[in-house]
Amino acid sequence: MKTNSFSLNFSSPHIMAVLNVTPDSFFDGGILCDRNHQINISLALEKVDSYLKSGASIIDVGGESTRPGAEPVGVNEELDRVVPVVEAIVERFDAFVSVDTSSPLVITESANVGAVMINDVRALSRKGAVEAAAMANISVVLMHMNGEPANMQLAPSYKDEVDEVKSFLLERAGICEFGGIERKKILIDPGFGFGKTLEHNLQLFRSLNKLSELGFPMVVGVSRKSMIGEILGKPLDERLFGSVALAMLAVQRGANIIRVHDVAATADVLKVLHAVKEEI
Ligand code: PT1
Repeated sequence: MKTNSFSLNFSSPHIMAVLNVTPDSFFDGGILCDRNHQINISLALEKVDSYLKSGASIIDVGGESTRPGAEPVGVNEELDRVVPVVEAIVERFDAFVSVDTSSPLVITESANVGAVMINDVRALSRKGAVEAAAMANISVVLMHMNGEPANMQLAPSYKDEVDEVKSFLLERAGICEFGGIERKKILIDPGFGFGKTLEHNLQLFRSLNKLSELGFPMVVGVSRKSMIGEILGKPLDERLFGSVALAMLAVQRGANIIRVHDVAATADVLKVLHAVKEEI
């Protein structure tokens, strides 16, 4: 019997490893799912094995790309991509599996096969999503996004991005609690690159402490994103050092979970940071 229970000790940071089962992932181009939509389960399991050996605590399975410009996929397609992979991981490994989805049906079906967390870039705003997560008694990551992936980078604008992200996350957390999701099962994420210019992203990054003061565990995803590309003037495959630098800075500003593609490199950096950190 699967209990869907998720517990991590947040006295040190954790790594959430990205496992894309999409044909159009922004980072790996979709090696786990080919253009004929065949999912390569054994390749996915090999990747999970290496992520866990490198120090990941959570495997984040995603069947719909949410990078800037991405188009949504149908729910059946998403189910076909995600559920078999989650099931195979849970059967074979003792790992926490999270599912990157906004769809109530995918939430329910993923929980049924053993996922312990829903990572939603739309903060459970789709009709029925809060109810599905509450029924499944599953942990949820509520992320801030301005717009939809297809159009969010066209002209992002805020009066005060830090205030707006903070009040949005508080409001969504309140709605989730009211809808029956236990407070201790709620995590938050400012959503770097989701309807934000470089300046918005940097301002939010400088204020991560303020978001962590809301009292929810905080997830941060910056791995290989264009904010690093803009700072460095470098393409996707040359953003590793920038990514680990931001991972370290995020943890220093209160992040509890770092969502990354490069698990081994991030784990080393966080271990070194932890060793140097003065005990309080
Ligand atoms: C994230 C995140 C996510 N990011 C959470 N889930 C993506 N909780 C998917 C770019 O600017 O940060 N937190 N799920 C990936 N999305 C993007 C966004 C990828 C922006 C790339 C960019 O390059």
